[in-house]
Amino acid sequence: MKRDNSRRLFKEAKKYIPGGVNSPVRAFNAVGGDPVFMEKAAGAYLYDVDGNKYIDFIGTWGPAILGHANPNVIEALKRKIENGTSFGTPTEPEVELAKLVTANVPGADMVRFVNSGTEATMTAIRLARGYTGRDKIVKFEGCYHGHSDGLLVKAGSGGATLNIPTSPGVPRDYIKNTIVLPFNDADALKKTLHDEEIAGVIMEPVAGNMGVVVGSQEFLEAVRVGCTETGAVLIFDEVMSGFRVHEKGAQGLLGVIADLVCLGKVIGGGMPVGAIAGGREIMSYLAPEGNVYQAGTLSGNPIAMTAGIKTLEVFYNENVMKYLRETGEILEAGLEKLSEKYKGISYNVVGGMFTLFFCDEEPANFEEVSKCDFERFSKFFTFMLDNGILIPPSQYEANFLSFAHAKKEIVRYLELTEKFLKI
Ligand code: KE4
Repeated sequence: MKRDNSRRLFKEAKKYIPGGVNSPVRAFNAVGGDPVFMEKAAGAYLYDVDGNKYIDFIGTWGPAILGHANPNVIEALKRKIENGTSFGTPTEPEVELAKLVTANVPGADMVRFVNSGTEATMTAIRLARGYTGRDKIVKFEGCYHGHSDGLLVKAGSGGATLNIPTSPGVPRDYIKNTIVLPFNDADALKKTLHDEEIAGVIMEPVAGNMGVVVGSQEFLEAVRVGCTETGAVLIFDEVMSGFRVHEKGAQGLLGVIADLVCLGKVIGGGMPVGAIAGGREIMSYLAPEGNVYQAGTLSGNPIAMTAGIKTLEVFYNENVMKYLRETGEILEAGLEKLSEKYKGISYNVVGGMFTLFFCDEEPANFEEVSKCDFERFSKFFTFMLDNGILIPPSQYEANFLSFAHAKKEIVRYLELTEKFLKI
């Protein structure tokens, strides 16, 4: 595949933007080669600046649950943008999206919109500390909650990909209150959660930032019971799993209700939106009702809200989750056949997200994912890219299905995967 224009643009980008990208995981560092510059996206496809076409399994890292440039979303944005982009005052779309979110996130009476998943989790931690008057936070190795200082400790996603689990520039003082435990280890959790100093526990209930790894029922119950008993706030980071793995998110899928839920990605339909949702009592601690300060110039702006409203309307009206389950089943059946026929691979498919792991057994935590064959993964990535399929450029990421991925795209993915495994 010719990618001269991408190469030229990357060379230029590196003069003005650190690493040539505005988010590290896009730089292909873990897989080698230059990142591909895209020019257009439609449905399940991306089109690069050299005219190449790719079946897209990155889905802009989760938001494109309807596929790219869904006509309903685009039409609504075209109409809305003629009235201006941001007013700095309350607007009706904020109320509309708030109603849609609180109606579909179990335990959420209220929601505060922000501009990214990072802002959502950062705010949730501050709210848990303000609500309990305590300082310590528990997180789990391999879970990624964005790049706020206190959470950049043994993080997944780009933090793991670039092997900077605890980033320079974060003072020791900022992370002394962050306790990191192994994911899916109920015993380690029980030993820690008796500490009355713990303000909150934050986790991805369905983790997507160490590849797709699901919290076990035993682990989730231990977290829920432990938080209830000690008064720690249980925060589910559903920035990725919300409106993706079940009609009611991971809470609906796993049957465990958190005290706060962080959202992002899908609820912005590709525009910058994050959110914190929870019960009336704890949410009332947020300014201006309460004293836990949080703010944002563009929070809840009408354009981003409109994209979110339309996306969720289509998600529910067209029963997109049912569609994702059906396409997910086709994919899962194919991956099962491949894992029986070829050694060295395992997989996890949860609703609209999945990971093919280059290791024999399906990993249950970050340490097990770290034993995957990363060399073979990067060869797989390049093979797929050169054959017109774009997957996330890291073993520590989730792939995403969408309402626009038909059986044809799934079959093509499986065919090319088998062709690679035969090499
Ligand atoms: P943002 O600040 O990137 O909007 O959200 C941070 C975040 C928080 N919580 C979870 C569970 C997340 O997955 C994310 C962001 N996910 C990564 C992909 N693994 C975004 C891609 C990137 O960093 O470029």
